[in-house]
Amino acid sequence: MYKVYGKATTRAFRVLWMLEEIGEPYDLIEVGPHDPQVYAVNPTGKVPVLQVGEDSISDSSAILTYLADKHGKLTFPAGTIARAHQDALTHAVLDELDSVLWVATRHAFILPEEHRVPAISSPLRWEFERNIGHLAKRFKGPFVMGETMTIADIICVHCLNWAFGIKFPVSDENLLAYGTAMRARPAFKKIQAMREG
Ligand SMILES: N[C@@H](CCC(=O)N[C@@H](CS)C(=O)NCC(=O)O)C(=O)O
Repeated sequence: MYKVYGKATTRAFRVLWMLEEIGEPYDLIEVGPHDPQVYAVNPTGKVPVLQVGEDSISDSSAILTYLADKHGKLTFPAGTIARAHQDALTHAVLDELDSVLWVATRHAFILPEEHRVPAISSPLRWEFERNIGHLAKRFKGPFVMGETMTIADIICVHCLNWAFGIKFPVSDENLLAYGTAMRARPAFKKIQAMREG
């Protein structure tokens, strides 16, 4: 059985949501970053980590890609043009949303106080809003790539939620409606309940 290291309050949410969507059983080792149990499977101490037998995979997007390919769910087949678009969109969301949110979050409350630069919040908000505009242009509906839900949706919706959490602006009507619909999915709700519980 898969073992997931991390908490639903972290990017482990993406992995847990994916596993629920595809109906694969897992054990959750509910530990935060830098726990000794995490270092035992990932030298950086970061979460999430997926343990598969004797092997461990780090980085949420790599884990989602592995699960999607292995189980043939939430992905277009490797080597297709649709898959290239899916990968491009996934990387764009990581570059343009995740990275901006991550820098903002680190400077708000993760870095040691002496290394935080509060003034960085304003340019990052501006950049995030611009990048949401890029995503809105690529969004097809009802899922980000059109009729098929893919792992790009999991990363995308996680980033939209993260943005609400740190009060970064998302005003595009289509993306707001999309976020609402995705949050109503039973698999999402199960992990959200875990996150809040
Ligand atoms: N690119 C990685 C980022 C992993 C990451 O930074 N995770 C955070 C929790 S969401 C963490 O472990 N932070 C501790 C640290 O940065 O040292 C992914 O998508 O999984």
